[in-house]
Amino acid sequence: MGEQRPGLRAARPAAAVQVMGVVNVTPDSFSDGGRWFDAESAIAHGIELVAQGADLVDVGGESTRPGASRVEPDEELRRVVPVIRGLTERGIRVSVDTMRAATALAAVEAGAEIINDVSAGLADEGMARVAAETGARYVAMHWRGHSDRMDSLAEYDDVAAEVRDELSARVDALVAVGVDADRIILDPGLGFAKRGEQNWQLLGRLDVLAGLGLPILVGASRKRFLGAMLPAEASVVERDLPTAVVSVLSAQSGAWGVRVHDVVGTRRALDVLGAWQSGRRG
Ligand code: PMM
Repeated sequence: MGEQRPGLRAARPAAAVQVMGVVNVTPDSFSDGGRWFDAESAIAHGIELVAQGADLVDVGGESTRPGASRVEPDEELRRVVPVIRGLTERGIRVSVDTMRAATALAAVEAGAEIINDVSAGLADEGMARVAAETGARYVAMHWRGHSDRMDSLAEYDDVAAEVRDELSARVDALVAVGVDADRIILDPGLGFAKRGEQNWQLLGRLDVLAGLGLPILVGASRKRFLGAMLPAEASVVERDLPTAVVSVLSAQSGAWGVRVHDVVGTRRALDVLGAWQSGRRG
C-alpha cells in the first residue's frame, strides 16, 4: 500500500458530483460573452443546460476575465435578477455569481440557493452578513484582488498550501460573522491570480485544500491554462474537451462539484467515470 497523504479524499461517485452550468449575462465574458445577454435567451440557455444534465445553473452579471473592469451595481442587478426569477420559477436550482452583498441578497430573494462569491467576502464587507442572515450556501473562492490587477498578484512559494491557508482565514472570518461552516464550499480559484502551472499544481494537490474538511468546487472551464495546451489557432470552445477531462479528474480527487459552460461534455465524461466505478452502464 502506498503512503496516504493527509487530507486525501476518496473519489466521489460520478453521479454525486454537482454539475453547475454557467450562464453569463454579460456582453464581455471571455468564454461566452454576449451570447446570453438578454434575459429571455439567458433563461432559455439555463433551461437547456438543465436538460443536458446540469444540477444547477450559475447566473452571473459581471465578467471576471483578466483585465475586466467592474459593472455598476444597478446594472448587475438588472442583468441577473430577472434571469434568476425566470429559472427558479421553473423549479431550477440557481447559484448567483456575484461579489456584491446587495446583489446576493436580491438573488436569494429571487430564489437563488447558493451565493457564489469569487472574492470569498473580500470585495464587499457586507457579504458575510448576507450569507449569514439568508442561510444560503456560500462558495468561497480563493481571490487576491480584482480582475484589473490579479495577474500581478500570482506570487507563491507553495501555491496549494498558500491557497489553503488564505481560504482557511476566510472561513474563520465568515464564521465569526455568523456563517454556518457547514454551508461553505471552497474553490481554489483557477486563473484568479494564478499562472498556468500554478493552476495545475492546485489541481494536482486538491487533497491539500480538502484537508480543511469542506466541499470543493472546481472551475476550470474554458480557462487560459487549458487553452495553452491546444494549438494556438484553437477556439475557446475547443477547451471543452480538456475541461471535461478536468471534471473527471476532479471527481476522482473528491470534488463536490464542477462549474462548466459545456454541460454535455462534462456529463458524458462523468457517465464514463460512473460506469468505470460501478461496473455498470449508467
Ligand atoms: N470562474 C469564473 C467566474 N466565476 N466562480 C467560481 N466559483 N469558480 C470559478 O473558477 C469561476 C467563477 C470565470 O469564468 P467565466 O467568466 O467563464 O464564467
